[in-house]
Amino acid sequence: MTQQAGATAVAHTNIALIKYWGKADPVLNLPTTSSLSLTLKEYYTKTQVEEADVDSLLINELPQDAKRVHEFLNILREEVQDFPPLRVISTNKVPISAGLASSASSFAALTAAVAKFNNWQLSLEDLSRLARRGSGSATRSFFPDFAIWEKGHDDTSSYATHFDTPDMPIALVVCKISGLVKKVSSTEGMRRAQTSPNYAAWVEESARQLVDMEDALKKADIKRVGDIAEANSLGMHNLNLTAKDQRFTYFNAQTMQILDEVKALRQAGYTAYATMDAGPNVKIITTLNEANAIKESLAKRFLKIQFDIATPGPGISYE
Ligand code: 2P0
Repeated sequence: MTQQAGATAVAHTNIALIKYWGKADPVLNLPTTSSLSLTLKEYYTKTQVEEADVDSLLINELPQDAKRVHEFLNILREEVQDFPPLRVISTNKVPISAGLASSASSFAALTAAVAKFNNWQLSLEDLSRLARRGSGSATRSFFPDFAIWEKGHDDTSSYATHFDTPDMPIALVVCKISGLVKKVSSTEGMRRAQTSPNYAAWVEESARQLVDMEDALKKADIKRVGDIAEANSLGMHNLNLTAKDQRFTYFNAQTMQILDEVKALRQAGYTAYATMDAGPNVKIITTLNEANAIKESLAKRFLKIQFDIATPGPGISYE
């Protein structure tokens, strides 16, 4: 198959409303639960690949350690078809490693760019399955709006698909408490969380929450979507706090203050529900109509925190 001189793909990041937080198989990145996400328009990764002498990685014009990328490219070489060494040039419009899941958009964009470079004719589901080997959350970054990553039971059955819903005015207020590199990687955080005595109960609860979430989304009931997402996220963070092996938390004092504000906003009648990932940042689930008022109200109280509004985003695209 002839290769292109270079290929570029753009993937948007996603925020899980039902979280992936544990691996049934750490080598294949098979998760213990299915997860459901919202793709975001404002945060994305654009990745170009071109032939080189060795696999290398440049992010936002800075050379990076290419070990994880090189290992992932070798998986693609083995699983699909061999191809020459690549220079991977990425522009990341996601704060790296601060719980805004840059690995999701990065590995989705890389998988799509390599497929285009090699002229591989693959479905979005095939791309999703391959991207899973780079990073679990990347499975969900090929699809517009909502995606479900079915946990599956082996390498071929674990990938994401688009989840169709009526249009709804959902939005997120992203509270950027910290852009610093996180202290516990997602992979290590999951390993620890799986030592919590509450883990099996969370896996069961998560399956029930996914069914509820699908129903709430089909009805475009944003308050119920937020309520289920908040409960699911707090359940995930409870696992970190109760891990038998090296318990920890991603929360800091400001995370707790924002969580109190979210409750107060709710009591004041706003649609406002919190979801947190592998970092201290809080994402507030709300409506397009209310997002600006919530942002302004928080910006007045928290002068050092940056607030963004994020909205549903597109699936993978090529340039
Ligand atoms: C998620 N997170 O569902 C969860 C919620 C963070 C918290 O997926 O080990 O970078 O590379 O598969 O995908 C972040 O973890 O982890 C993540 P690996 P990934 O979005």
